[in-house]
Amino acid sequence: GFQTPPHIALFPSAGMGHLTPFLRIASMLLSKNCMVTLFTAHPTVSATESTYTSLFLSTHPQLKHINYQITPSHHSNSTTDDPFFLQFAAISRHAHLLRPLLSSTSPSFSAIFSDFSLASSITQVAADLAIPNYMVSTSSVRFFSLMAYLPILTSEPAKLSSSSFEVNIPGLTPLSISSIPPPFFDPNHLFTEHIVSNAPAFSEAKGIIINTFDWFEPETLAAINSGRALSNLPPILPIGPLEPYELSKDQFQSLPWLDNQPEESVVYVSFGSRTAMSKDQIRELADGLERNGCRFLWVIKSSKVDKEDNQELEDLLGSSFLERTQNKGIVVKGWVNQQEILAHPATGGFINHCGWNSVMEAASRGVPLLAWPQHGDQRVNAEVVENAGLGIWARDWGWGVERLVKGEEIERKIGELMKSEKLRDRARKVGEEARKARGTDGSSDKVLMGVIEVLNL
Ligand code: BUP
Repeated sequence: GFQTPPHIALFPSAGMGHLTPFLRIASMLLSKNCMVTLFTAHPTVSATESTYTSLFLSTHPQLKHINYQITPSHHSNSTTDDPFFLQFAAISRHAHLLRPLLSSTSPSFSAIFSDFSLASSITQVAADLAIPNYMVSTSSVRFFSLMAYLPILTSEPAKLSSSSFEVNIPGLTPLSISSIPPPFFDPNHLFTEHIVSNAPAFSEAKGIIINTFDWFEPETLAAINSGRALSNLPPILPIGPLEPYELSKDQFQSLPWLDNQPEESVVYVSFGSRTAMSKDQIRELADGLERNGCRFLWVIKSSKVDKEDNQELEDLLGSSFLERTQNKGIVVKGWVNQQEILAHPATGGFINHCGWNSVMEAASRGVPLLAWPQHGDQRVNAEVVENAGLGIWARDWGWGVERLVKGEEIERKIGELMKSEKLRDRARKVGEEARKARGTDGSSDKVLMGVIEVLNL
């Protein structure tokens, strides 16, 4: 018989790493005939966030959009000046604005999908309005489990000390202490405080939607979903790799250079939307690429927030590097269409920080990774990448700022990345499994259809 489709409210948090999965989820839900309303906080931290939202709206006219105004926190907290962390807190502080917006929208909402970093504030609003709330975690299941357990770790300092060897979450394989994000050792750090205060609300959600797939993180998923680990959590719902939606070509710098390169010959180098490397490290990386002699496409960022990135390439690299390597590679500044670069037949390897969206994009395309985590969840993610066989990880390179990684070391690792047939075959296998998971009747497709079905009841 006739049914009105479910109406889902989407609440992303700050930064492209958080917005991207929500836009992809929106597109997937629309294609499965759901009604979707996207809530965005204005102003955004980066210019790219607003550009992507407008572009998405123009290509998805069925989407409803509510843009609500917030007062950003301009002043740095004593423990961090990271504008994205400050924005997480600012969005949470404005949760009271959402109640009237949610209750007055028609048709009424069947569910909320909200970013985990807004968990406690949205959970309260959702409960008051009796709307089921699903949480979306934008990282690996492995890192999600660490966040969920963080309140216990910080309340018993013996369990989380930088002098111990590993961190144990009962029922899961231990995490190496060197993978724990440094702010977690400081309970007063804004990032730590924010996660500790949101984690208790994780268990109030109807489910935790994660951009991953069964085959990629089988043990962690099975341990949590069987109740052997973190038994207070609702089901984890792996629906990834999220399907990238079509991005209009003329919005990006076009890269005809790539079209003229041999198959699987190019190393794509990018550290995501919010990692700026030091000038010294940029020079060493240039040295590593040049020594190795590989073809490369390198996207450089020299500032955390795109609006402030105005250093010239010549200043960063020296003009002679650009001249010497002009037949080998290209260096670009500004935003590129990463999903298209990873899908390009010429791309043969990816040097990346292991931001989770990038990892899932590489997995979908079967592109092997050289993991070079910089901060946050990225070392835990690198562990997952290594275990799944999607890439190699130079563990001893430390966190981004920990030490200067020399050109010779980089040269060697690029060799491992690009020359190993075994790695390439394994990455290809990951790509096949990823496509299977989200294809019709694949594990991730079934999970998403299951969620929609429940909302239809
Ligand atoms: Br940079 C860049 N083009 O030039 P991650 C990124 N992206 O399409 P992050 C581009 O942004 P967090 C560019 O494909 C991915 O979907 C990329 O998310 C896209 O890392 C997204 O990989 C970046 O998760 O976020 O930006 O560091 O710190 O939250 O993980």
